[in-house]
Amino acid sequence: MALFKFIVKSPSPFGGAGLIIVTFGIVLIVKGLYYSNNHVTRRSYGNVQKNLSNFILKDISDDVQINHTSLPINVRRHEEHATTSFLSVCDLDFKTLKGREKMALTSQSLIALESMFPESHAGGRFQPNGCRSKHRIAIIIPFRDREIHLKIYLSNVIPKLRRQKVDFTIYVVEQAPGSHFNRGMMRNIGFAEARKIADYDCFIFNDVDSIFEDDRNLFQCGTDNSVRHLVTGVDVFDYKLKYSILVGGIIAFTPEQFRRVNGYSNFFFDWGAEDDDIYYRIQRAKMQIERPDTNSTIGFMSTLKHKRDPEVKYRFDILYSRNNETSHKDGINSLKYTVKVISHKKLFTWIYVAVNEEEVLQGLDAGIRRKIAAYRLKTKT
Ligand code: UD2
Ligand code: MN
Repeated sequence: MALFKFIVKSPSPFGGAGLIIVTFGIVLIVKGLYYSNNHVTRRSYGNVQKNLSNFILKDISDDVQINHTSLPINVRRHEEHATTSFLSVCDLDFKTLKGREKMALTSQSLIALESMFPESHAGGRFQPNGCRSKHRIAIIIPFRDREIHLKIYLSNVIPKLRRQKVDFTIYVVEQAPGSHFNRGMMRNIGFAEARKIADYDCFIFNDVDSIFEDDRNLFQCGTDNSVRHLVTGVDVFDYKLKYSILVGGIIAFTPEQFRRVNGYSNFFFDWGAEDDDIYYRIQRAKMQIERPDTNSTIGFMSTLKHKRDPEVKYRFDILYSRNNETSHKDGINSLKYTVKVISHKKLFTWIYVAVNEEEVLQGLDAGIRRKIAAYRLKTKT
């Protein structure tokens, strides 16, 4: 109001020029607001939007009915085969792929994204058109409070995977409040829950902020002894890997490989080391890491910016306290959690879970547990 009066009362001879400057200013403000709502720059968002579960429940269409979840998996596989066996196996024509693309930072509402991908089936399953994919893939995304990242992820990744003609289903595993974030547990829970829903040949763990750039980087698992890490370079590390044993971002395991390493450790609450830990698990299980060709840019990955969580205090104590080898009793075989919601949305299956941090940490060496407890008490975190 005050601004308006100023414009009206502005005395000449500066009135004309003042009006132009103010109008220009208003245009800039309006443009800025438009961009902050619709376009996201790499630096403009941090750990935004609390209560993400509310957002998922609001900004999205209702559940899609899945009518056969009570059937045992082998019966479902058989039924599935009966409905698709007349189709020939997909033959990927590399000419239809686009190669390396820049990540688009446009953030759309989930409802808008749903209408962009009408071909999705219940729970975020996508099947290739007119052919049968040899593999069925579950993509597991550990998740909490990264709403914008999820939207950017879906809009960038789905079209690339459609071009790869893979049969994939996206699982978003969200950790409910009440415990520190645990990336490893969310991935383990995604594995355990997705297996109850369908018989997948390959599990790809993909962080919500990690977007593969090149559609020639095929979403598939390695063979028997090779766990496939789909990343050879990360934008923020000058398109290199920060260190050679890095297996973060996007990694693919067959169910058998994941079982052999007993999944991720459940002990890492907050940021860091759960990925280094699984590297050592892979090594101990005498498996290798395979990656896309390091002489090309095919394995390059873009990341989204965010504030980093507090580091897991004493993570190296946990990581290196393995003289008496604990991974065989810490992982998918010791996983405890409570499912609050499983909901088959159009673009993904949403699994909302609670974990009891104190109970999980009971499995840790008593000395480290005491150190962590003292640290939490001191820092009130
Ligand atoms: C690195 C690794 C990542 C992971 C982490 C160590 C790469 C490229 N990435 O990423 O794989 O091992 O270090 O823990 O090496 N998340 C949420 N909400 C949160 C926190 C995390 O949804 O509040 C999820 C989300 O999917 C995120 C992922 O966990 O992308 C990894 O966490 P991060 O992005 O905080 O870790 P970052 O970028 O350091
Ligand atoms: Mn990240």
